[in-house]
Amino acid sequence: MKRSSKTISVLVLVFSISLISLSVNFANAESVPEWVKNTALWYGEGIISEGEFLNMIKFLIENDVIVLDNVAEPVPQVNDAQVIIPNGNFDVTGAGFYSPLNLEVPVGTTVTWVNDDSVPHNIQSMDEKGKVIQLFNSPPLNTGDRFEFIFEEEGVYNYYCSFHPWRVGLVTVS
Ligand SMILES: [Cu+2]
Repeated sequence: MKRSSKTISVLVLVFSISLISLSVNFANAESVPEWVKNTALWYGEGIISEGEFLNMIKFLIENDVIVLDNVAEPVPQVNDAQVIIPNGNFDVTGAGFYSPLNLEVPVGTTVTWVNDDSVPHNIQSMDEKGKVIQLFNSPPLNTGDRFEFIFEEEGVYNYYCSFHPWRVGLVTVS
């Protein structure tokens, strides 16, 4: 709930920046009242608060000066997800599983592996039979290092660490 209202405010802010340029670009924009142009300017100069500015945007929307259809252009969605290689992952007798062990993400997600363990690891993609394939293959990752890969196609992707071959994980892309 809170998050979606934040998203709306961000959208409104993005839009309002274009509004400022609109009111500059279209001198004959008679439907945009003078006080609105001033408010936009004042906001840009930090003279009025964000709340006051958003009220002004609200006024424009309610009075059909702003047509929201033009604003609601689909914003390309950026998806990011992480797999943590936890402390103790190297230890065959410990838990230390990749977290999450099966990461489920939508197509187009950038997955970042983060080595939180005290020793180096790598990420090697495998086919369903456990054979290493050149799809996503990291160099050795020291503690704190990251490796990322963008999953562009649906599927179930297996990987493991060649230093600790008992560590196997999955990324499921749908
Ligand atoms: Cu490892």
